[in-house]
Amino acid sequence: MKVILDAKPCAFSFDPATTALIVIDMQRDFLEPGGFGAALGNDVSLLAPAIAPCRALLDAFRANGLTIIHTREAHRPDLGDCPPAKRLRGDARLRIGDAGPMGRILVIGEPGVEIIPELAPLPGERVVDKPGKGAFHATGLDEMLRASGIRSLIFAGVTTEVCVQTSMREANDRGYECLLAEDATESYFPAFKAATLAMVTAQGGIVGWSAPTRAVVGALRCG
Ligand code: C5J
Repeated sequence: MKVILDAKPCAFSFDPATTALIVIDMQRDFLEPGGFGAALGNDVSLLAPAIAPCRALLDAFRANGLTIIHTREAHRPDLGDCPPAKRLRGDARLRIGDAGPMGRILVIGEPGVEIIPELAPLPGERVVDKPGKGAFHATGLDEMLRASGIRSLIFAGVTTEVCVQTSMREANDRGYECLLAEDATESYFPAFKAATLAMVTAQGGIVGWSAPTRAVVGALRCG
């Protein structure tokens, strides 16, 4: 049964049974001091406001028995899935694969790659490790969603203009109806978050919709 919520640029209609929550990269390496985000010179505290809204979305999807996918930006220990063009980009004090205070940066099996404890996946929730910025690149996510009959995606997580926006654009091109939860996403650059929200919803929702978390949670309560 479809539910409708107030969104930008217009009402968003979705069937919870064919909708998945995609929580992008809420990992220690991005949100905590000593990880990849900090190594790139960012103030990681700027991402913290997204934690409670992400948790509210998880709680609502869990309460309704709906599909939840967590992603992690994560590489194999041999870095065979991390091309030099990615590893050597920027002026990081610690690069992907280097040993930092939370283990090797963005490497599977290390403490820093884990999702923050507040948003830890529950048994049965899929965790997709992605070597790129987009969640659909080299992951099998599209096949997984199609096999489950998913047609609509609610996006949350970090960072808004990098992995969240890239994933939302990939999803839009694959035919999913996408909504970005405005307060459940953050950036190290507040202006980039604002620009992303504006650009995805511009031109009649050229990439998708956006709405506050409370609108999504409210719609699920009514649905
Ligand atoms: C970045 C991400 N910003 N998860 N990754 O490198 O957005």
